[in-house]
Amino acid sequence: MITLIERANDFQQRDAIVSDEKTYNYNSLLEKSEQIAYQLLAGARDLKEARVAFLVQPGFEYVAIQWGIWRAGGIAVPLCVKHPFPSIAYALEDTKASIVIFSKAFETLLEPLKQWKLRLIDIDNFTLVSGVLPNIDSKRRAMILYTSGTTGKPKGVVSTHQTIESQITALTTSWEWEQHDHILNVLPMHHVHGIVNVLSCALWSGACCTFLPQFNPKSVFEIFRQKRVNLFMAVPTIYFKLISYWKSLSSKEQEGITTILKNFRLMVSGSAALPVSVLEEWKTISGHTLLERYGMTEMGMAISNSYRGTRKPGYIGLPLHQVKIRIANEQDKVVADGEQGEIQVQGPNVFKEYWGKPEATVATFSEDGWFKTGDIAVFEQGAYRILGRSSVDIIKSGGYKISALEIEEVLRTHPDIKECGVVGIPDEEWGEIIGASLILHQASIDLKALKLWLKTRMPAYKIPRKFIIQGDLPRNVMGKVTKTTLKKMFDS
Ligand code: MLC
Ligand code: AMP
Repeated sequence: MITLIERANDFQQRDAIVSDEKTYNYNSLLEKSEQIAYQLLAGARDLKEARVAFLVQPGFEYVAIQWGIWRAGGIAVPLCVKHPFPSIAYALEDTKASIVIFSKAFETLLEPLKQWKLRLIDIDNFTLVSGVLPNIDSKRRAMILYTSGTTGKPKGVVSTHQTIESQITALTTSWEWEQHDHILNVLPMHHVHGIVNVLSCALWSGACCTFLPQFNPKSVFEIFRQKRVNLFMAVPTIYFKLISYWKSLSSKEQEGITTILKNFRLMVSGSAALPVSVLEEWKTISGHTLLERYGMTEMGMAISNSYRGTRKPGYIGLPLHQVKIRIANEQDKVVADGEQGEIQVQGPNVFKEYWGKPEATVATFSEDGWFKTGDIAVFEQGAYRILGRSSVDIIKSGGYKISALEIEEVLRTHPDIKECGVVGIPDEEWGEIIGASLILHQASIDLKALKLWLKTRMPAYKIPRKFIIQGDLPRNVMGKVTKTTLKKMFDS
């Protein structure tokens, strides 16, 4: 049984989704997702965990498709609306998706798929069919989300219905979600932050979720001015951009926004470290001390500041309900409080496997079964504090996790580039921006042309912003580029 969907029967006439200036209640979500499920089944009894990828703008259709796939027994693979075709093709090949659902806006992008052996479904060309839906065991696989790692290409993180349910309930109980809540969702819908924390927690609670398909500060404040939304969750970069925009307003407009924000029930930040400066400025503007929490695609949210108690700036708080945390050394042995080590996690929130990568799955768990996050933290003064990551090859920019190695791999395929090194450079707005040091076959390179070339191969957030051309690539005795030295070269 998929409890998230079953619960919708209790809220049938309540508003569930606002998108494209229309409001949809839970009943329309149940009806539309049922139709989609029949359409996907096409007479079969059960999709039996077939991978169904979908590429539609965030909104009512997105949710109906996600639920439709689940109700038909499939595994949902949400694709990123900003990815160029090679990134989409990678997810389809890796998951071996047999069905792709898309909306008109993506028809041209997906044109090459007409040559592939898969079923393409245009969401706007649905015919009504009926049938019988399968019973879904909650232990079955539900979703695959792609995340970058320290090795090669992104990996597909598999969650079951049970995993997702536990990730949802940890948050709905801790943050006291209720049916009169209304949240604004500005986040991309191929990551846990937007999917689980915002959308699924709202729907679990009988609350309402308004979608803004493309973030921009002006539209966010326009929606806030309508005074229907009382919850907001975002990455630090979004708060940074909202603060900059607020500062550009007249004092009368600023006061208006401030009055509205003070009536919000909850505002959360996560997916990257929240700079204390952003926390403080946002507090002045909104009256809210942002609730910072810590999570990961592989486990949903694991550690959170308190909803009712004190929120400590610079700290991520304590483990959520049913989540076990330990800080361990390189031998996976627990360290004393006050000592730094890796955050390791156990609990029903932890993912099942990396899709098709059993060795990578084994490698990410300790021998005694703890999920190794790669994040370094310390437990002090009664709370956890993140210090950094164990790998310099993982970059967080705008809340997106990016692999330096993946970008290097692409750069090396450029005909003018002989060798390269990619690092994250600290940045107030983005958390980190990407820096690339290039050794060329010739004296110079047209960076504008290089960026355009990269744009056809990767999304904008992965494109390097700073370059060192023909600089020294510092190497260790083994000949490997030393990233810490390279980082310093960008700093100077
Ligand atoms: C975009 N731009 C960047 C950039 N991304 N510049 C530097 N660094 C980056 N990372 C540039 C573009 O090239 C463009 O420039 C301009 O910014 C606008 O591009 P855009 O694509 O329209 O950006 P925008 O929509 O404004 O994106 C900003 C953002 C987005 C913050 C809204 O990055 C975002 O949605 N981040 C959230 C990611 C997320 O949800 N992560 C959660 C993962 S789950 P130009 O010059 O071309 O105009 C997870 C677990 C957990 O982490 O704990 O939650
Ligand atoms: P992702 O793989 O995209 O799910 O990103 C997960 C990573 O985001 C974690 O491993 C952390 O490095 C980072 N992260 C999430 N929340 C926080 C936070 N509050 N502070 C610092 N880093 C965070």
